Amino acid sequence: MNNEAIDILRKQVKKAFKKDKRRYWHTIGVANTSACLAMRYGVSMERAYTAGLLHDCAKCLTDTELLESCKKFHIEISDSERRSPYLLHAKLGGYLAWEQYGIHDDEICSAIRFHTTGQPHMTRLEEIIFIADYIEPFRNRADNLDEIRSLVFKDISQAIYCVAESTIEYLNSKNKPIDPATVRTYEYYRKYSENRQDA
Ligand code: DGI
Ligand code: FE
Ligand code: FE
Repeated sequence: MNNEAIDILRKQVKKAFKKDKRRYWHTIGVANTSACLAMRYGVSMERAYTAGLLHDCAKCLTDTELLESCKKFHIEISDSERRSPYLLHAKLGGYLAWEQYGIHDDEICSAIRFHTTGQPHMTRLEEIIFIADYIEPFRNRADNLDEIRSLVFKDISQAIYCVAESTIEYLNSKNKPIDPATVRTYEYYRKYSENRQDA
């Protein structure tokens, strides 16, 4: 890896999260976990680590700031995002990674953009960031974490199906609106996993 470039990014992210140490450690956890999964799945470690470091780079903004920034940068806001503006930290994060952090890499920025909802047929790098965000070592809320942490090293698609299913169950239990992309991710990875089991 280009350790110097990574260290510069790490320091920038640390500064952005200076008021939120936990978010910084979550970010380091996602970057490290992404690098491990990149080793397992033959993806560039440097790109995975970079995407992990920046995935929540827009997370320090409030809902109002997220909405205002998206408007300012002409980023489209869907009905679902208007109802749950925190979802925009992913979309805006992908934009800022390119524009503010100078990461001119479409796949890294797309992995950041889709890290919260996922999308059908993700690239390996996108899949890695989506799942690393859920399983990184400092995460401890979900009760199926041990199962998914082990499963992801055997079958990443199946692990994504489990995460998408748990997220939908969690959102339903809290009566929170579910973004259409989250549903599409769940449907795609469910079918993908089932089809492979039949084969
Ligand atoms: O930013 P993080 O907290 O590290 O993680 P994240 O970007 O995956 O965001 C997690 C939160 O997003 C979690 O509370 C579940 C929520 N979320 C995921 N998919 C959807 C969603 N919230 C809504 N309203 N709709 C979704 O489809
Ligand atoms: Fe996030
Ligand atoms: Fe995160």
